[in-house]
Amino acid sequence: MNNTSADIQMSNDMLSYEGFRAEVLKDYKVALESREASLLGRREVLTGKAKFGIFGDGKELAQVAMAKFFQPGDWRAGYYRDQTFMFATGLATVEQFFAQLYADPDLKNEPFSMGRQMNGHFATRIVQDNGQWEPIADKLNVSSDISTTAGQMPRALGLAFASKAFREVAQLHSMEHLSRNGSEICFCTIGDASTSEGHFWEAVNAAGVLQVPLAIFVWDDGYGISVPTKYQTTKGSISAALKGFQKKDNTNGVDIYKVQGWDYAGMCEVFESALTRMRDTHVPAVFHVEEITQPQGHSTSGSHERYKSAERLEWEKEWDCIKKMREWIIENGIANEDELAAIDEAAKQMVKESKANAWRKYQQPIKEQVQEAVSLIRNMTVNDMEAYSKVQDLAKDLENNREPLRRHIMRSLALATEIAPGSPSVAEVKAYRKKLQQINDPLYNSLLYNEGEKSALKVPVVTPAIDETAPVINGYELLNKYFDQLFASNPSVLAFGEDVGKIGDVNQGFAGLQEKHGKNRIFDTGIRELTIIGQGIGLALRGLRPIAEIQYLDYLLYGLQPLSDDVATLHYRTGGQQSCPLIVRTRGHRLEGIWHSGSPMGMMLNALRGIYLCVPRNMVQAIGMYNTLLKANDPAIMVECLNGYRLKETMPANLLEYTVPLGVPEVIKEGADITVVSYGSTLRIVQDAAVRLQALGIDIEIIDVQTLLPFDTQHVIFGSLQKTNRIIFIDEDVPGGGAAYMFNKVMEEQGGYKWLDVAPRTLTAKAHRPAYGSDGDYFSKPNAEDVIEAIQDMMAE
Ligand SMILES: Cc1ncc(C[n+]2csc(CCOP(=O)(O)OP(=O)(O)O)c2C)c(N)n1
Ligand SMILES: [Mg+2]
Repeated sequence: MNNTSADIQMSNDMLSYEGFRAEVLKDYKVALESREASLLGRREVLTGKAKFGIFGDGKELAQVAMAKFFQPGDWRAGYYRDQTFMFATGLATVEQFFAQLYADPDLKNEPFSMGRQMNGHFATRIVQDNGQWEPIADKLNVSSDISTTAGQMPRALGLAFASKAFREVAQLHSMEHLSRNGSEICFCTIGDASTSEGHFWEAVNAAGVLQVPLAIFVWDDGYGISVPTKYQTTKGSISAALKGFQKKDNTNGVDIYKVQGWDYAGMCEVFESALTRMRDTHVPAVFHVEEITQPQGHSTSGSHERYKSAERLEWEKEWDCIKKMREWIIENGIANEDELAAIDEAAKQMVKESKANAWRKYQQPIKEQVQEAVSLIRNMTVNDMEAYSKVQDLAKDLENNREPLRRHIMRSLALATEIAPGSPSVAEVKAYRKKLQQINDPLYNSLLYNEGEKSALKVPVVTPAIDETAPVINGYELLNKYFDQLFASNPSVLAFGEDVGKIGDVNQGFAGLQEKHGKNRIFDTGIRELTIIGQGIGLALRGLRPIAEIQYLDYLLYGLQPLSDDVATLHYRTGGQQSCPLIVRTRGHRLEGIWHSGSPMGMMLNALRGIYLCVPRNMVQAIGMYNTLLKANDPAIMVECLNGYRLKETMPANLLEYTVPLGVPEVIKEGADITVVSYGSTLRIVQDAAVRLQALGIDIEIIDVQTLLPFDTQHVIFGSLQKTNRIIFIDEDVPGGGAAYMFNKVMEEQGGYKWLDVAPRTLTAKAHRPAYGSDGDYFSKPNAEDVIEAIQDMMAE
């Protein structure tokens, strides 16, 4: 090597220019491919091969620019417009994009949602099949998208917050597979109109207070479907409206930037410097990306000519970001027309091929099933001529269907057996249909919860160790001792919520523990249930074990949306690739009045399938359930009994070890005459009634269901009913709520109706919320006299 230093200098410049040029042309190519995918994607819907389409056209440049600064360990929490970002980061291929458009349920083809989500709803794998976390610090991570506008905001805040936890909690520093000193950014995207949601404002405020590396990109195309910015945003500009949040030298807050969605160079420059700093400073930022277009309108559901003026449509054509990038490339001599035309052509070709491949792979297993079904139907022996020709038509129609779905096959097979029920071939046709049902079921009806090693239902049972010397203490003291030991032994656990830090929660479960275990592990939050849940989601996704507290069950409503839309659907909607082992701790049932004594079980049962619902009768049981949950990956809500904190309990010696299995009721009093099914605080009313009923000669059996989701997986209640032949379900929810759910489970699912001597009953609170005061409680909720009367009636029947 005899190069002079001048030569080397020159070749470095050349190299760096060449590198720059290659990078620009690569971005241009990705943008073009993405645009082409949008154009062809829309056509697939309009011609009927896909059901619905929503595309990222118009947002391409902003996303190739943003993608440049997305690094291993980072997270994205965005919405349905981000296909270009996914292509640019290599996290999605165009073929996979089309596989999702077609709803291909094969995870190998559609690795975002297993065909369960609409197109443009992305995810990356964060949990391995054995339930262990992926080395997410080395991966580019995408939290699974949801369709609800601004629904990504609580989660985005939490993902960014986790970086703060990883940086500030010393015990977490060794977990290098999860984080590298908390320098990971959460890239959050949101549409301009969706910033009208309260979610956006709560998350921005929390980020400003907490100082967490949250980078919010607002794709401002001027519309939320048909409704323009002036009806969405104060002053018609989100960056203007946010001014008061701007961080100053001596304040906390958020950095605010304005860029133009067609200005490739400008965006790259701003994103780079802001994001590089953010890894260090953790100061959140909002990038208001203006002047973005929407060439094909909102979605395949309608056309934007209905609500955009001719002028606006003309402006959108002129300021199309890809057109602008092309002009910029030419002006700056980065490439010439011919070179760009070649890239255009290659992009078109590539997308066309990817689309065709996706369709072929999606259709292949269906076509095989069609073939087999057609041959079975065609070869049916049918004596009746008319039925025979109908069956033949059926086979022909199925064979000629050019876009067959699994359901077409199922329907044809069923119709064949309906048309010719007497055919000797019917059994064979039915058998094949049954086989297909078994093949199809897991494609669509699986993975709501963890099913593998980390299923909460597979945690081994360890009984509490209690001997004569075991101390008897108040329920809240028991919890406090448990949490103390838990925080000493498990560094991944963090607990937070309103009044959880300094005073150790309103019932002293954490009293004194913040001082002992640190302000970063047990801490207060603002009054913002929605983003408390969001913090829990983010921490859980990033491999930690958050206990997010909702002060009273009545306030869960404020945090219900992310639990229902995000947490409950997560494992299902990612085909098991993401888990959110969040524990929501709350307290409920009897206290006082309309907003402090709720027991809205029906609300949770109906909104939260996908989350376990624990309703322990006391803190001994609660601790066993916490232990079970902490060994598994499933999310859960723990409703502690408000009147359980001052109950005297015997303390097990193995506080950290014993487990209470989920879905296994406990018979807490045996009896011969009637089965009484209940849970939580109401059990104490029932126990009081039991003593008085005994004096009246009635011997009731009391069953504590312990968890409502899952519900009595071993049919313990059915066993009791076989013995007593009478059953009543009692709780504090409204009529038709939790008690009706239990009734349905036992009567219909367990087949309990066969064992009844008298009509089964439910006994619930009144249809309104409880009035304030002890009399309000007595007359609004079921009391011991109500229980006694109902049971006496049933015994007299
Ligand atoms: C909670 C909720 N409300 C309404 C909708 C229906 N919806 C879907 S997208 C959309 C407009 C969103 O506009 P914007 O945030 O500007 O994003 P863009 O689609 O323009 O990129 C609406 C109203 C929804 N998905 N979720
Ligand atoms: Mg918009």
